[in-house]
Amino acid sequence: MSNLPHISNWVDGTHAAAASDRLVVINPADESPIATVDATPHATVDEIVSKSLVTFKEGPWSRAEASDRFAVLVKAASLLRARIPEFVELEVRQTGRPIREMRAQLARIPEWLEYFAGLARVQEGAVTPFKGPVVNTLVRLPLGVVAQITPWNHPLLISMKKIGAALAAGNVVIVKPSELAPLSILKLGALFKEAGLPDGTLQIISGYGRDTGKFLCENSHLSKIDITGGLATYKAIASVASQNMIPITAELGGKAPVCIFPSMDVQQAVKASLFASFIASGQTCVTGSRLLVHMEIYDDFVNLLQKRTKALRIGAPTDPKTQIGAVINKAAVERCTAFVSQAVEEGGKILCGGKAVTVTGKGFFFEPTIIETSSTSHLSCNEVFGPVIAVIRCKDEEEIINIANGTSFALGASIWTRDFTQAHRVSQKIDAGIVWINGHHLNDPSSPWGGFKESGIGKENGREAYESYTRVKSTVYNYGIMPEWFDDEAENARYG
Ligand code: TXE
Repeated sequence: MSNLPHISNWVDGTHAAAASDRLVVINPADESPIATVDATPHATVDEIVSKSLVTFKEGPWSRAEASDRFAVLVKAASLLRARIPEFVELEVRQTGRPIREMRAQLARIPEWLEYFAGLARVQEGAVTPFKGPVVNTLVRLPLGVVAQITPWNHPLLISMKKIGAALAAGNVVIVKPSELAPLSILKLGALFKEAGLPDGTLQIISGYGRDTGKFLCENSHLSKIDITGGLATYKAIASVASQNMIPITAELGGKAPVCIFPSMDVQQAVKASLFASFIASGQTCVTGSRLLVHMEIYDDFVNLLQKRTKALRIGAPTDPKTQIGAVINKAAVERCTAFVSQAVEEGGKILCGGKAVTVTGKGFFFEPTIIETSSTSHLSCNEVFGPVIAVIRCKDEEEIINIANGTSFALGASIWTRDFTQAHRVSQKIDAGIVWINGHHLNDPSSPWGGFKESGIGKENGREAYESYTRVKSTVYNYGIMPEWFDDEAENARYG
């Protein structure tokens, strides 16, 4: 253990002295330890928040010109673009996701910095209508010190969505990455420093959620908490944050339906489903985890789906030919196994997959699994966060819509049809934050991302995300003569 590299917190523009408590980051593909990171204790967390508060109050970032923030973020984007291979390697090792997925994902991440830099640069205030000789100018100001609690499934992508928006708006940011995959995030500090970000503006602290994350979110000096994670985590954070009047953006779980209509070519429908369901071994919030297939094409669809799913190549994530990598840890394997068992107990039929496998004799892998089941089964209604997918035979459009809307989640949904009118009609009836028509997983920095119901509150991406990192201030100017209010003869003494 002592021979492992240690990556300590990034605080005030440098890697801080290592904490005495550390945690080990494991490669899920072979269970080998990769590095240790700090398990940041309570006192250190509070100290970092206090320092960050001073940095926010004194600047320079919070007071920097928009053009300066733009320049730093665009430079950071170009530095990141030049170092993608290095970051891909880290992401693959700490998440167990296939290198082909991480190459594709990371190649786009600099766009998030460029987009939010652009928003900061073109941000304009407003002048609102007012009665009388009065002008109200609205300006957007940064919030203060914001905490970002990020997950392990897309470590860099999700962190960068949040960091980009918050920095562009002029905030001081404290990121607490997942204890399961913090390494790439801890490396970002030096990159932003090189781009010209003032010291102390981006603080990156590692540790367990139940300790470091909790300590951070309990601090009453924060101005916002932005979390991507589980519902239980959100509830734990929200109960304390509400006492401190700290707003939260939350990106939580999902049970995305993939709605397949008969006008869809079966080959295309199966291709779509494989993509929707098995990217990241099903460990994304928008995994197409319920395939709702119209009965007219159901049998053909299922036959081909079985064949193609069985042919997916599970393997070492570092092998460019690997299509399905590891799941994040042993608990994920156990959760997948439990979902399969319960689905079978409830009468579900395993069409393919269904069990844990290993590639080198070690590591956490689970076969891509398809289970034919009812729309009300445990599998159909609860998030697995793994490659265990429900397929449901549906009798008509109405039933597909009802099932699609029938869970406590409402994050993503896709509709597959060649009938344009049907696509429009169904999309209007589906209750989800993101509806894709003949697509799935499509993401862009400008496209708001976030769910309804138990899937979350607020948005990542787009103007919504940027604005959620700002507060609006009205400055009301009277350019007339103030009337005498205490004059009995005066009429309309007040015009505002
Ligand atoms: O998330 P956790 P886990 C969902 C998905 C998954 C479930 C659990 O449903 O099955 O969450 O996954 C930090 N105070 N998603 O266990 O525990 C933690 O350290 C403050 C959806 O991995 O919620 C990590 O940084 N922070 C998803 C982050 O919260 C706390 C991505 C997420 O961890 C904390 C991941 C606390 N009390 C999971 N407890 C998506 N939307 O993509 C934990 N954390």
